[in-house]
Amino acid sequence: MYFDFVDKVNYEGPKSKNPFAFKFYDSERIVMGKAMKEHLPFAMAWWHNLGAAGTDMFGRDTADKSFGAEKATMAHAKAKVDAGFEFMQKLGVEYFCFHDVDLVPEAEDINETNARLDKISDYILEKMNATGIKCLWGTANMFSNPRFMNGAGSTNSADVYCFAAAQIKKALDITVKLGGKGYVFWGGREGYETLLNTDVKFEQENIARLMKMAVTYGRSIGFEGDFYIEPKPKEPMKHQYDFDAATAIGFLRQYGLDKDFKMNIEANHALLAGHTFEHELRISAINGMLGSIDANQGDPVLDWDTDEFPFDVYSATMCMYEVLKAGGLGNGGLNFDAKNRRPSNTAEDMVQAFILGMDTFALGLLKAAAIIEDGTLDGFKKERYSSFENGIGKKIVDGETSLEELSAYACSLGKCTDPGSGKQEYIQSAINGIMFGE
Ligand code: XUL
Ligand code: CO
Repeated sequence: MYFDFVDKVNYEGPKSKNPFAFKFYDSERIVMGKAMKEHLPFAMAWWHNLGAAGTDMFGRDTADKSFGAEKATMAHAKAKVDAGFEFMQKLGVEYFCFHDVDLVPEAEDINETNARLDKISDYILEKMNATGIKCLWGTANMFSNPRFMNGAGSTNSADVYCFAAAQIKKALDITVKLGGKGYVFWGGREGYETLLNTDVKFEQENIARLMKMAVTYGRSIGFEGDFYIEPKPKEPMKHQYDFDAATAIGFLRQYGLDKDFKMNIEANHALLAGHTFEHELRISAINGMLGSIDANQGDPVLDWDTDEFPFDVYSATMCMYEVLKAGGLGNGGLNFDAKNRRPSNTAEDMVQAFILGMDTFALGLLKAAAIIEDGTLDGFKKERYSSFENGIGKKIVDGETSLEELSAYACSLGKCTDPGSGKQEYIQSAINGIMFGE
């Protein structure tokens, strides 16, 4: 027992002062016909929660994540499983996400790493069967090992490319073994530092070839879930190919991967791309590619990938509005790709970070549902485009007109009418009423 200071984190309501209780996340509460926990399939990120201990560019670990075992051993890998499952059970988190090397220490020889993965995944499977906790998605870490310094799918070296393929194959094996519903490609090193030494076209084609082989292999071993690209514009590379959702969707279409792939949208990555979180979600959704979500928060003051636990209820509301409008997340979930701040270095802080994140998204869900039920926003949007519902507007939408006809129409009017106010402040004020009114 690593978290013996808390038994089960329960819902106690907004007035509760219990630091180990939910104030808003009430898992069985029905919202728009579905239980909260169905709307919000929360997942624990193995790497942050069980791995990140506070090391940054300027200082060492501040938190103890040894879980009573010597680090970089299989005993430690097992202790992480024990701690992780205890943590998820106590919080009622039903899913986890992992990279291959989050589960076991990477060996010099890939054959040994694979043997370790076989062993730990047996143990994880036992725990899953005992608790009902499930795997949301798996992935291969193709950015930490120095061999990937020039990229994985985008590397200049055919040998390195094969090592990337080997890691993907094994990560897919483990994902399927654990019943994972998704498989993520985050291209941390898939990009470039300078165009002066880079064949962009060749690198992108090679990434697509690797993804195609992953789809073929995954389907051949019974993977029925979704493949995801997780867009991010930069960091660690100066320019990453999967810059944002629109770029990644274009790439997938260009290489015929769009039937098997969707987006895994991370809030902090959206910010780095100069977008809002909801922009990235909307672009994915309208292209039928809203897959899963890395539910964290960035910091516009720092402009790094700070991976904070979500606290911004407005942002969570706009996120859940997009999710509800899209009809839910399908195979996806809300993965807390987030870590405690470096000075929040206790086991208590770990639990409270998840309480914060889960409560923030519960509030986001409740407020998004209220915005939809209120109807002001959707009603105004419909009204705003109503000139396309009949007359010349309808002809445009139905594709039954021509540039000549439209020109003749405009000339017959002579002067254009006012297109109407966008009413932004009115809508924002209405949303404030929903956020804070009773
Ligand atoms: C990095 C990041 C990754 C992906 C999975 O910024 O978000 O942890 O989520 O590789
Ligand atoms: Co992420």
